Amino acid sequence: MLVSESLSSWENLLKVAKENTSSQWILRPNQSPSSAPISSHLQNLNEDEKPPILLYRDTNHWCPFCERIWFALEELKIPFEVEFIDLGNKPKWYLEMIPTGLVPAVKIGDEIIYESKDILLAIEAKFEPSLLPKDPEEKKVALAEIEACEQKGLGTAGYEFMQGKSFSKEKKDVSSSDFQAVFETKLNEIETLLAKYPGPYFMSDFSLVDIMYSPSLSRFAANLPVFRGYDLRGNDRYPNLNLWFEAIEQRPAYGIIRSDSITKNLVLREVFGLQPLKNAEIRVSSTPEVTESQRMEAAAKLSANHKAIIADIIKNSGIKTIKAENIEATIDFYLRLLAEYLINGAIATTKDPSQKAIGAVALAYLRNRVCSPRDMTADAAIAFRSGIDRLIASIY
Ligand SMILES: N[C@@H](CCC(=O)N[C@@H](CS)C(=O)NCC(=O)O)C(=O)O
Repeated sequence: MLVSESLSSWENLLKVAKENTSSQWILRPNQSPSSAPISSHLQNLNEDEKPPILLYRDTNHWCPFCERIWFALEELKIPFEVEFIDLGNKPKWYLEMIPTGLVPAVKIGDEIIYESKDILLAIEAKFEPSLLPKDPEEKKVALAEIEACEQKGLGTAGYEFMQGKSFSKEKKDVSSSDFQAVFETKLNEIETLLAKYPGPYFMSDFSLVDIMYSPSLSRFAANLPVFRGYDLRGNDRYPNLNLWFEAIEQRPAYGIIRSDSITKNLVLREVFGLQPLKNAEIRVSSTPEVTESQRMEAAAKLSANHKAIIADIIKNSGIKTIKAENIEATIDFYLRLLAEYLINGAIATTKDPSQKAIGAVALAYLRNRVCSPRDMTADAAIAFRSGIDRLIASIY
């Protein structure tokens, strides 16, 4: 017997959690993704006003180039709408509209702009405040760095090192230590660049140069320790880079757009087909400190979207192979336990073996299924996984 009666209803769970989070999202029933974060600044618009920018981006929120645009829009507090493009099945109209067929793209007025660098520069030209240095000489350097960022090859060097092989057929006989050496040369260039101006950023103040570099550097910081045993964070070779990471992480806009390291590692495993090194599973190495607002956001997202989450677990986790009745009700029970735990720390379970099996499968699936920032912010995803770990540990 499930003791669901003793648990709060989804409506109550949502009400309590929502009162305690400022995170903003929409539900998208029967669509993918089933929920999505929205611009933090839509409430700045009058009721009849349309957001000045429409952003076309990937459904999964994995795209590092789209991340650049979102970062800039949140920094500048510009309200925007989003149209999701399924990269596995791009709509014909999108391919006709964007010559490269790639995301991101934006619509500003009647103008369509694509290529993340060009989009950032267009936003810079059309909106206030500026994300470029005021000093004319420094501005020139910043613009040159933005132009050169992609050609410098940091991204290619990092991913070649990560996978131990080249993207180009000509570089067949390169050893893994050579890939490391090339990558380290690129990181040394970053160190020199960061040392050029006072303060932790690439320029004297936070700028578009930081936005250009942040998606790749943050991915390498999360992925290289797990897939290559190579640390960027805490590595004495890169003191300026470490100060830069700390400064970026202090920025509220970054907290909204960033992904957590477990999501980054799960995405890399999926996209590159790599496996973590033997001594480096995809998990947090210690119990993370979780704040009330992180737990409340996680509980609110779970409560608001529980129907789609349960349907997804039933469809994709393999749970239907368990011979039991009331699978859906049992999943619902365990998810409400999770929401209760996130809200008030209460732990409960059932004694029925098949219900325990369903709970364990549902929670284990959900732990790796949650994807930040698509489903919730990185901070909330950390709280969500930590709650799931605590609940799984209580089942047996
Ligand atoms: N240089 C482009 C790169 C954009 C890009 O590679 N986007 C990827 C997603 S991360 C894409 O649209 N992939 C779909 C495809 O290759 O068909 C930019 O900076 O915007």
